Amino acid sequence: MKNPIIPRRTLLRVLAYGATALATSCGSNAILNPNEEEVETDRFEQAKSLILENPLTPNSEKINTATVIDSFNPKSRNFAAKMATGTYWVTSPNQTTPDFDGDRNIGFDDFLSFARNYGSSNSSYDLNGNGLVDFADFLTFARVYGQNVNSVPSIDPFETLDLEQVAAFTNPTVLDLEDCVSDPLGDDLITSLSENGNLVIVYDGSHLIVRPKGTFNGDTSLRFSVNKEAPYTLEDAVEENIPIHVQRNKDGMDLYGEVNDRNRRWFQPPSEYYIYTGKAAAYRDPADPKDWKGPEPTSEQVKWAKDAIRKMHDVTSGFFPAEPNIQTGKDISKIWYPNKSLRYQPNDGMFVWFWDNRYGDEGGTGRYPQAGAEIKAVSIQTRTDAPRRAYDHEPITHGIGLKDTNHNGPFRPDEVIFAQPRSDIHDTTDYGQRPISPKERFVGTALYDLN
Ligand SMILES: [Ca+2]
Ligand SMILES: [Ca+2]
Repeated sequence: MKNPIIPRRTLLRVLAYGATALATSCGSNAILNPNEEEVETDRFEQAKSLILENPLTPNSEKINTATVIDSFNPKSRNFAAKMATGTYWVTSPNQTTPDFDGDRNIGFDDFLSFARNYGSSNSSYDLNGNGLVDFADFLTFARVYGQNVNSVPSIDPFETLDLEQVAAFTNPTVLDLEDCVSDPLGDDLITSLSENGNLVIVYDGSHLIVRPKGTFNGDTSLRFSVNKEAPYTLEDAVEENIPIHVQRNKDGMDLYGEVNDRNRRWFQPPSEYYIYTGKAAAYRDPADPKDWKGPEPTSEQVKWAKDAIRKMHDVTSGFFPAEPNIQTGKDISKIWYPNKSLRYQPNDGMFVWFWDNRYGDEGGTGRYPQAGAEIKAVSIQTRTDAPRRAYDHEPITHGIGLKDTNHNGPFRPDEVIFAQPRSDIHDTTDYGQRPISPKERFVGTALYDLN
């Protein structure tokens, strides 16, 4: 015996569902807007006839079908059905949905256009894809009538993000997260990342830039979540883990251990940078700068000093300002503090520079206060005959809180800006002529990540 195309209970369930929905929705999910309720009876009756009179609608189903269609009419007693709550979930961008007009609700206008296409082979209305807009499609439509339409975005699983501990400070991995997310309906998405104390995360809403924080190495992960912008916000965001592995760099860690001077660093960058361009202190000159007799620094030397201060930004990945407000001049009061036990100790927040030819070496750094880890002021002195590398070495090594390393180990000279600037021991390169190396940035930045 041939089964009816659709069992009767299907239709009954449609009606029952509508009634239940009315009881629970409390009108909070108004589906049709008031304009839609001003239904043209003609259009409705015409659409109803198109369904009922089509031979695709089995005779045995016509009474129930008429009842169901009547429930679509906002003016009908069975208007309950239009209040059907719930969501019609779209799972694929190519899916044929019963929301034919794309207004995100399966409503009365959708019914009218469905009826007009009933019996045709219009694939936009063929919900089960059998080549015909048939009674099975009508039943599908009726079952979801009144529902809102939404979709759940999906996130591709992430492969482990491998970061080399030192290289990541200079060449961070950039992940295009938008490429990993898709949404069948193409809605606007909100993506967000969890915090992770082991990582420094820069995220602009699309691109993720990540590097290890400080000297962290090993395995960790980032929680990545996606939700939709209103009004299609999902109850639960879609989440994925981004596994991250940081490969330890032994050379970098050794260097960090050697030059990290008891975590001594600035807790806030200097608020004032001053380069004293008066006369340099000459051999046997007294302490008071007004009595100094040495040559004034050349404009080129002043420029070297400014360049070196600016490089502090690079070696700490931004802790020091990229455009420091550097003042130059001959204001003795900026470097001379006769009432302090250390006569050249600047006030808190100051970074001062002057030329002092009483030095036996090429230059020197005073960091204040000496007690505790926090540097509050720094003074740099260079000789007027010091090579350019001394200009870089003093602020970039000592000025940011690191110390010299005396190792003769595996580091190439051009990787060791922190080495003593003496050609007979280590570095013969001109710091000013090359960029900060990855290890230098790793060491300087890792120190400032401690904040
Ligand atoms: Ca619609
Ligand atoms: Ca069909």
